[in-house]
Amino acid sequence: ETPAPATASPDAVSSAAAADDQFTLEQYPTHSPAWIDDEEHGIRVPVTRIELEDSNGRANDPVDVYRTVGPGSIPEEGLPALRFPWVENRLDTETYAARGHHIADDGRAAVRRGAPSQQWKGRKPVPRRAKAGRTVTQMHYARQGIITPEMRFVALREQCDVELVRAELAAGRAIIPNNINHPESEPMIIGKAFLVKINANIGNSAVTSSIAEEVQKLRWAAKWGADTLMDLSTGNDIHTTREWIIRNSPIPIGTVPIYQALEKVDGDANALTWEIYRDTVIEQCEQGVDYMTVHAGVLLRYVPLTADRVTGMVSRGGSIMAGWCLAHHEENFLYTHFDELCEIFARYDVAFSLGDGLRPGSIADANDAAQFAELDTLAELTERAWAHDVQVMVEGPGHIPLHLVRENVERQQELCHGAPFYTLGPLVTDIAPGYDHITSAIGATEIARYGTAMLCYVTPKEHLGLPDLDDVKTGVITYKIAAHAADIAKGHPGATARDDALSKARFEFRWRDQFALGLDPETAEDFHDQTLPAEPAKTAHFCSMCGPKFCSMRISQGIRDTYGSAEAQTALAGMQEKSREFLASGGQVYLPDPSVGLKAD
Ligand code: IRN
Ligand code: FE2
Repeated sequence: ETPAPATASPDAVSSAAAADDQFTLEQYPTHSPAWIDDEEHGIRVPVTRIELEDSNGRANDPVDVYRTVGPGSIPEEGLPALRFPWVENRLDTETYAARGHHIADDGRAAVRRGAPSQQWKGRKPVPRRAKAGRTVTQMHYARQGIITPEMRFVALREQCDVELVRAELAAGRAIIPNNINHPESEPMIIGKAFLVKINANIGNSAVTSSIAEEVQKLRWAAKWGADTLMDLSTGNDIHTTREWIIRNSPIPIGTVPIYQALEKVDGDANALTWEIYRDTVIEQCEQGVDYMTVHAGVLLRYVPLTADRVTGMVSRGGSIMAGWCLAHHEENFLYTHFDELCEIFARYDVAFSLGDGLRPGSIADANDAAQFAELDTLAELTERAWAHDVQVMVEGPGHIPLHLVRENVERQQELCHGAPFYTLGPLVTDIAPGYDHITSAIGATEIARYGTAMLCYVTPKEHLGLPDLDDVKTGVITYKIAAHAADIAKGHPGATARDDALSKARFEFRWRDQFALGLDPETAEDFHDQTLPAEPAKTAHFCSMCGPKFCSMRISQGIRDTYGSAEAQTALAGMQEKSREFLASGGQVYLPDPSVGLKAD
């Protein structure tokens, strides 16, 4: 029930889809990186530029689209620390010797030694934190009226006014998850006034996987458009694996620290303590985790509310905390120590993702007393975090039938005063195992349309097994569709530019442009080539669906060419006459014509 992270099994990594693209950043040959420059402030925001062919001798402007893949890196060396000077120039942070980390003579924190191929060669900064008494969150700066480089970066990326960014951050209606110890990240914003974002989950299992493979999974998700990535790793090398992922990640990284805390007590949930949890959180803050799922809303008195459910408790973190509460008969320590957690997060600018430990795991359990009781508590915790200037988003369900979806986001927005909602789907039916990327994308589109800011993807393997790289890609593309459909429905400025460019290419039979403008160019090209493999077919003015004689787009283009002139009126009269004849004769268009094959010649 917990969204399964992608496996690190050797099979998965060597899957056909991944092999070709192991270190290819671009999705298609006509894609390349370009930059939006703010020269005054020295800020460059990467975009993906899609170059287009001419139509009838006239040039088509390239289309620039939001780029998540970053500049690319050698796994052992990591990415350049883009934000390092921004953080340093604020003069409100200090370096320090981290607890439990060995600091080598050269001032670098040593990464645990693995096999020679897994040795870290790149920059590993000593961790930073806020100076005593200082708060270094973007919410804090925004509330002081300060415009940070991170806010400028985000405004260029979203093509909006920087004041909108500042105001939404100050009000808590948006967050920029960017730990000061993850300077490699390219700032992005999560909030309903901005583009809808998507998250992908990855994580190694007990099976040993090379660190390069983990970095590859990160890059793979980001290449197809994941805006953030959650590392749900469990197992032995959890710290080192996460280190490599963060050092190579241009997108924010989220975790669920209770998973690692549980590893530290060998899986015995009853042995968990606030101190073990706190030290785990600090360790992850020092590494640069940008946001953390914290199941602090699972209160002792709510646990019995799940007793009559069809599917009980389906959240991994939620059930760990519920088990702990029952075993000790004490209140959830994440709730009782919440203010201390806020103080820690404020020193690194880590954002809360308030976990929905009581989310429904079936449509039968949707919108029930347990789910909504927890939401009330998440609303209370949102305000407590805001009192510390700590950024917050709130996690949501789960499984919800379509007609009950909207109520979820509207209720959350009202109770939590507009704090960004971050939902897992929701799945709108339970009858399609194997297709839950689709059952969930339907709910995700609906919930995003009414204000959910980020969607946690679901892959086709949900409920069944661990997703491989192909499933990750399918999950990401499916969620890009949901997020984009919501952006269009919300009337987000410029949201349809790519649709319009693609439709024009389609109408003009610019096949390669049609592939290039799509979310998954390689699949589109592959499907086209399966029926029309010859190279000339890519410029042919018909496709295999209707064949050369019956292509509606070709026919309507012909009409435009012929009748788009001054003679149009006369021609129209003639056409109306023909129309009457045609209808009188029975009105059949699709007469079988054996001479029309599917060949390109
Ligand atoms: C997102 C919204 N609701 C839950 N999620 C994701 O579920 C969350 O971000 C994290 O990736 C995962 C946590 O699962 P459990 O521990 O709640 O099952
Ligand atoms: Fe589920």
